[in-house]
Amino acid sequence: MSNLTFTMVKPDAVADGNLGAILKMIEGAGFRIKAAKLTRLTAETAGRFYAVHSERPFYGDLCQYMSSGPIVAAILEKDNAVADFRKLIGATNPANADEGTIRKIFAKSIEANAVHGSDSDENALIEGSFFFSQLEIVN
Ligand code: FUP
Repeated sequence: MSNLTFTMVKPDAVADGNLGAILKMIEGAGFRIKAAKLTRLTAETAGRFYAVHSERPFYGDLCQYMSSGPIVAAILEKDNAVADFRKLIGATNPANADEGTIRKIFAKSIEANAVHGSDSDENALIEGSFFFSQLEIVN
């Protein structure tokens, strides 16, 4: 999956009407959308997605926030997708994100940080499979 990554446009960004602008930045950076879905997580489903963080102090709040409104989940394709996408979105905390990154422009806080991006090829596969079957990924 080295040329694929997984993203979510998070509830704050969708609610604020920033979905189109964010997708435009993603496409403008050379990513092709291979699968996409507008959906809404329950707190329980968000908890499963973020299970790796279940011992962290912010886990409960994160699950509440991620289920607070619709999100868009998508699989993206580009050479060096995982690293290039992390660069495009910027640091987890928007206060530390570089100028011009998606989180610098759209994120409100470390929690409501506008977008998710997988941090490894392995997690891109796991996270993409959480939302999409092989059949839903367009060739
Ligand atoms: P990232 O890989 O940049 O999405 O960041 P992490 O995997 O470290 O964190 C996952 C999510 O937990 C972040 F998107 C936001 C949230 N988070 C908090 O709410 N508080 C924190 O202190 C750290 C992360």
